[in-house]
Amino acid sequence: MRATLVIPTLNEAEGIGRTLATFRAAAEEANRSLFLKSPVEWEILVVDGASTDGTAEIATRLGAKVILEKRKGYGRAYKTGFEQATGDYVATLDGDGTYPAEMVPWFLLHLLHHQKDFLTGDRLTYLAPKSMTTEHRIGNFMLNFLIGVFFHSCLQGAPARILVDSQSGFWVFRRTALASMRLTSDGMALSEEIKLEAMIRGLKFEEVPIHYAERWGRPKLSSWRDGLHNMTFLVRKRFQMSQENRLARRVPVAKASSSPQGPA
Ligand SMILES: Nc1nc2c(ncn2[C@@H]2O[C@H](COP(=O)(O)OP(=O)(O)OP(=O)(O)O)[C@@H](O)[C@H]2O)c(=O)[nH]1
Ligand SMILES: [Mg+2]
Repeated sequence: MRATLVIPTLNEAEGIGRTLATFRAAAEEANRSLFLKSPVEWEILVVDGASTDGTAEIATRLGAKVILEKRKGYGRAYKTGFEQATGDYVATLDGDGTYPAEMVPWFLLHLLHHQKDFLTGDRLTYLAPKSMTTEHRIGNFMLNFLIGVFFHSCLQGAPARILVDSQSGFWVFRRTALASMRLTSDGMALSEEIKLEAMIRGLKFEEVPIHYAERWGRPKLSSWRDGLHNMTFLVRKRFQMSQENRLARRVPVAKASSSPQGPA
């Protein structure tokens, strides 16, 4: 079995080494236990935005394939990574030591065992007080709430609060899932977009609680700027969805001919 881990990085020299080492140890251990019958061959792609602090060199030294992506943005980096991923399954996390890299193999096992298409880590259910700033928490709360309001009608049968953590960047999914998605964001909004797309396109989706640690190195996200950008993105995405639905409804569907005898 082949899988790809994609990590976007922008000046993450403090965290990338630790992240890769933790992941590698967990993947090797999982191949000796959980995946003994069919070990997972991991491809590691670090999509680097021209870091100037040696991130790419550290990642290369630790066996990752580094892809230089000079175009700005978290979403852009992921889309470039997904285009180059060759595994049947794709996993993602940040290069800053916040996400539990050791849980990636376990997430993959959960995806396979429960026949899901897309799993995302939920950081908020068991969030430790120091792991996230107050601004980030408020931003997350507002975005989750707005997604519930805007997209409730697109997701028939969904509960009022459709996502616990719309901003998590810890995902494991089947690479085939990408074929049905329309990923448009180049920025941080890709995080909510990929989850919305997974749900709207009818993929088997689940949020699974994870632990989340304080980040190593300086944040690249600005709570207010990126939060506002994410909100305007949601409005645009909702508008696009309405247009898509209108166009789909315009395709004429032939009426079934009513035959009194029924089918021959
Ligand atoms: N290639 C690339 N990577 C980026 C870019 N912006 C952010 N990243 C990386 O994407 C990941 C997520 O960015 P973070 O700054 O950690 O954002 P966040 O996780 O929402 O915020 P924190 O809670 O502060 O960690 C990190 O590994 C960043 O280094 C970019 O423009 N290009
Ligand atoms: Mg981060």
